Amino acid sequence: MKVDIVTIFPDLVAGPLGTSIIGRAADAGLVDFTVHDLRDHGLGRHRSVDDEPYGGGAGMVMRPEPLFAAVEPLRDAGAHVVLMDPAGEQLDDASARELATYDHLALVCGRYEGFDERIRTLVDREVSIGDYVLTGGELPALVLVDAVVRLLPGVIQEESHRGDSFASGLLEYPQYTRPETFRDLTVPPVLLSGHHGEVARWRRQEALRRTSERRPDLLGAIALDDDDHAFLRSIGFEPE
Ligand code: JFT
Repeated sequence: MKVDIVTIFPDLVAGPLGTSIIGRAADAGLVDFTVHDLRDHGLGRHRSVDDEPYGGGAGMVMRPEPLFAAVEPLRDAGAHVVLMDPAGEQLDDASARELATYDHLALVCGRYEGFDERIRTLVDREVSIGDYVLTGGELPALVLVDAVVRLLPGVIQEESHRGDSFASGLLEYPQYTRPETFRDLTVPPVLLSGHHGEVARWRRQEALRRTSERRPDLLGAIALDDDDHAFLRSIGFEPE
């Protein structure tokens, strides 16, 4: 997958892309990032990318000319163009999986009070990462990259996807590693028992318990079998 990112803060974006699993995916040639400095298309001696809003009001707005100059060539090269915007559709497991099907993404990051409305004619979709206020689109673009690139074949062991909480529709079961006793906190004996069937049943039930406590909204969206219902009744989540 090719990923172009357009920003006035290329260093802010490039650092994290070279790190950890995403950096390793790039080193392995599974994804190819190019970070574009929007100021290369800025206007005038100050390479300006923003201006005052028509009609008045506080703050500045991203001008269209630099963004068109930066993004049109990426569009013409076949990129699926994504505008990071607080008013976009919220990124979730389904949209991350859909975005992972494109060969070429272009992520457009802005700052200030947002984009001149005409910039929206350049893009295929507008995406937000959630309902909280950030100062610009760079961190959202990095979140999107992290969520999408880990889904590309070969980036992480396909095994790991099985446990993805939003793929199963349940939150993850509790996990433990060594030591068996830490302070006076012990590991549930079933995990030390070597009974793979019992371990799988315990994990399923603990995932159901945790989901019923923390995200009961998720339980309505997945298929539950008779054992699941019996367990949920036993913990008082479902009526007798
Ligand atoms: C914030 C953003 C996302 C996403 C793009 C641009 C300017 C600052 C701002 C904040 C609130 C209202 C402008 C951006 C985001 C998110 C994305 C911009 N700002 N107006 N904030 N929070 N979840 N995606 Cl351009």
